[in-house]
Amino acid sequence: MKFSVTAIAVAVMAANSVSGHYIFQQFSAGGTKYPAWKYIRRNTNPAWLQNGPVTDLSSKDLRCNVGGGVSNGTETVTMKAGDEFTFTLDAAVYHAGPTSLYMSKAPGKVEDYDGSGPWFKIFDWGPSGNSFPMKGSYSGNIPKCIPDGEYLLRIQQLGLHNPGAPPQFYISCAQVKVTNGGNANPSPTALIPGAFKANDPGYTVNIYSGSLSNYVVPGPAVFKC
Ligand SMILES: [Cu+2]
Repeated sequence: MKFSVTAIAVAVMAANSVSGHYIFQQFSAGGTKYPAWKYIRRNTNPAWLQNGPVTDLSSKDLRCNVGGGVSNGTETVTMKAGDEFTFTLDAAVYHAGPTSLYMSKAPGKVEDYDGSGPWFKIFDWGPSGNSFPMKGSYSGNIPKCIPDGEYLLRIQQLGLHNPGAPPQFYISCAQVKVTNGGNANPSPTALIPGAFKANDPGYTVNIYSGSLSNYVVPGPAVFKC
């Protein structure tokens, strides 16, 4: 009897390691929810690691996840500046931490863009009280004033649930062509890697100790039109 209970516990742990974590895999635009990976770059991890995090602050994988420097068949969705979009996960976020939206303009076609240029942040979901919003989908709007062109649209959820261990970045990038935009020059910008520092208080924080009322989400300040 004791043996079979142990066997079940081992089986449950094995199942968890396969289905653990979460990933932003489905993009919605203009009220339409598109199939997973149609407009979002799929990482090149093996299936069992598909929804795992990136933890190396100096890695280019921080831009658009592992292997996300190339389009690899991802399509580009056309949206008007100001339109709403949604990133939906395979499973709701369950590691506490902030979520942010970033954009970076491709010099030409976004399908050819590796994300090595400047990024600006368009939204933060920080803590309210002492808890972070942990949802199954996150929605935002393309800023009305940004120039027409093709962009990587990046979502990042930072798992701060394990103080003392490296925080975990859950990242995906959509490919978006923006029309009906303006002529703003979005700032401040930052490069990735580089935007997130090992000594950033928003990165090193112990979220279980003390108040989060002064918490600042890592990365550049949010750009507003
Ligand atoms: Cu996890």
